[in-house]
Amino acid sequence: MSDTTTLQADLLQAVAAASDEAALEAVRVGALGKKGSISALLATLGKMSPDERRTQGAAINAVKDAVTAALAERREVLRAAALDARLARETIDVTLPLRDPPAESGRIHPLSQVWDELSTIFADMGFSVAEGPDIETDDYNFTRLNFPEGHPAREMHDTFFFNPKEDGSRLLLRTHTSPVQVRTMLTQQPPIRVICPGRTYRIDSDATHTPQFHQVEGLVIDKESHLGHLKWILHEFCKAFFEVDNVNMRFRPSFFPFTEPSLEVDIQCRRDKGEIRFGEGEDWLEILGCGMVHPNVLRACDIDPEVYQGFAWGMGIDRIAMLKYGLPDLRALFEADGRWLDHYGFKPLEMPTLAGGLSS
Ligand code: 2U9
Repeated sequence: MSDTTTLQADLLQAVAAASDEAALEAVRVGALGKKGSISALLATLGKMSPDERRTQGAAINAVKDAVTAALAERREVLRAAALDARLARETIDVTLPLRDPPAESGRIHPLSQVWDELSTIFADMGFSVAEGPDIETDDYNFTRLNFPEGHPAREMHDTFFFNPKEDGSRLLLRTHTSPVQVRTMLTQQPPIRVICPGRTYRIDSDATHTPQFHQVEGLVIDKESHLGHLKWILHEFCKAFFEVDNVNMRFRPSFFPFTEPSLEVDIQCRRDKGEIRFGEGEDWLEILGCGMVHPNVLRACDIDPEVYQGFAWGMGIDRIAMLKYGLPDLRALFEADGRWLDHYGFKPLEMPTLAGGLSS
């Protein structure tokens, strides 16, 4: 075997054996560098005869070309392998830890909780839930509820009116949920047993009033419904809602245009270091208003007061929610502060039931 053939075989073997780019560079310098083996062979050409130089020159250049090509090919292989190794070494976990599932992190607003508790208590007594529009007519919000045109009681409600229509009539934001009972009586035959929870609006804004608030009203219409039934229903409601075995109630005479007689109801309680306990104590707290439905209201709702009679009551959901759950500031109910909701909210899967406890 000639020198050039041996040299080429040795160099190609060295190229193939180089395990990284530094080793390969060493092979290159050893072959093609200034003092490399191929460079040394090329340096011998000057001392050769022209014929010998032609054949040896071609042979040495062939070795040089073969080694250069092998170096380039091996460099690519090693470069790709080095990149793969680096990528494998330098991976970063960009995933985030899982968030709590909604059932764990979400909270039911105390008003929604109380709304559900009210529906649960009254459904158990045979009531259904009725709802109606927030934007009402003057007729359903006032006239049919025995507020005559120009009567001062209309002023008491501080109503949000819309601009008058061409015929002079004005729509309004309902000031109570009573128009829902009007709509119920106009569309259903007695006996009627409904509760009407919903948003209500009055131009009022201070520490204890918000322009939008929530009410729940109840209505019973039948042939012999009387104040005794009303007192029993409200007594059962208060025991169930405040989750106590007994509660003393006080009925005081009052005035509402839509009921006659009209009464305001207080429950007995103890105020202790900023806390209120129901079913004990010597204090009284007003929680609702009620009365027998006025015959004028029955007539305005197409019910014959000679045949039917009934009673109704109304209370503020915001107020009873604050009393039951010790919420100190009415305005917080409307602020949608997540931290407040984390503290005062309820777990979504713990639905209120009478058997399992309303709020446990
Ligand atoms: C019809 C007939 C009668 C609903 C009633 C009250 C008494 C009452 C207030 C309590 C606190 C409203 O949120 S509050 O300011 N409500 O005192 N509401 S009787 O009587 C009706 C309703 C509809 C057809």
